[in-house]
Amino acid sequence: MSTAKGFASRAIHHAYKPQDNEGALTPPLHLTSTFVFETAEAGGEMFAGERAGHIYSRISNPTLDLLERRIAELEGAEAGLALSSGMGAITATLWTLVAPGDEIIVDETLYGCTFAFMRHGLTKFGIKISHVDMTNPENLCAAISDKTRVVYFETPANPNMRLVDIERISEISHEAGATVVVDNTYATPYLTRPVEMGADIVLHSATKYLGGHGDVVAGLVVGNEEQISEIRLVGMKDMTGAVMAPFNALLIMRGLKTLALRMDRHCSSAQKVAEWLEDHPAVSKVHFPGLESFEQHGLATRQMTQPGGMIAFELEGGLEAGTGMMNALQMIQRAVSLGDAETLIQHPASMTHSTYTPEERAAHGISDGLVRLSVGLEDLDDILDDLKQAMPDVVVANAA
Ligand code: 7XF
Repeated sequence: MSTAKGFASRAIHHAYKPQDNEGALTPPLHLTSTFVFETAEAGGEMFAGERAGHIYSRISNPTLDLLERRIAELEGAEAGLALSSGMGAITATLWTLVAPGDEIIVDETLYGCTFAFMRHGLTKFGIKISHVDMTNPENLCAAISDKTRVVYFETPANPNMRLVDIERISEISHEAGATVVVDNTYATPYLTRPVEMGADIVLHSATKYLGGHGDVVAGLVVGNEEQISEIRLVGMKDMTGAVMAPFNALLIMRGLKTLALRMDRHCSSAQKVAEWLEDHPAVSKVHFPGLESFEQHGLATRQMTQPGGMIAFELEGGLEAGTGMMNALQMIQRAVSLGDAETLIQHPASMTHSTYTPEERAAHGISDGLVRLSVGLEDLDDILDDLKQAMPDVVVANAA
């Protein structure tokens, strides 16, 4: 085992020894669907859970196994599980945890497909979904009951950057016997480690910062050994089949090697972009945890080591001004997803959160004028210059 202890060193070395793998610096790709049993009896014992080993790649695979160990290590959890997408991670986890008659309490704001899965998917199977404004943990105290099986939230939340106090929400949830599930996609374990703050299960769209290069769709879950084994054997193996392809595991491990470096740059550039936006006359509101004007700046400072690379903002001219600005951009790309090297911009109401009805968006704090920016790794001046030339008043000045 490597003696390296820091986050970046563990992201690069954890659980892999080249000398056990022909000296290969990069872990091997186990491109196999199935595994050979030494004897018929050995196969039967593996199926019975009496003998360790790989059986079939919808259950486990050595390449995925390494990624699972690494993400568990970085999140400070006992075990990890790799799945085909963030939605695969979310659905496999919740199908495992809940049964008809149970309740899931969720924060007001969730990523669009997570919201759709809960509100329009799980409710069809007799599971109750209750929304609570978790920015004030006391609201959870009032709502939680012995029917509450899971308490679920994102922090920061997609797309409006609400933060949830992981430690306090975990205390309240555990007193009521509920399992706390946190979507840590926006923060990554480099900025926030929810398990260390009391959360039970942490999941990711690894498509985003963990992969980091916009070339793979993937999901990860971490928790204790027992929970992860159950999600593997029930939610992943039997209920969704949402297993990660081995090649994708290599891409995520490649991304993890530079996660610390990339996050430092995403965060420092986003801080400067957010400050610039806040001072711009065409901008009416900026939601960014690193701004002193951010309502939950204190919680951000306590819970996150840095403010992240995501910004949400609104223009004085609302949706029309936002669309015009997006169309005027030249280097910044109009695309959903986030956490890539490229700076990406999108409009939640018509894109990532179009799974909400207009009434639901209004009730859940997603305004029609909100624009979401994922600050990338380009030179900061180029990001600022592109935004500057695209802002409404600047476009008018240029045209004159
Ligand atoms: O299944 P995916 O890997 O796309 O992950 C789903 C997912 C889960 N949690 C959060 C906080 C997410 O942001 C996502 C995916 N969000 C993308 C976005 O907001 O741009 C999806 C593009 S529609």
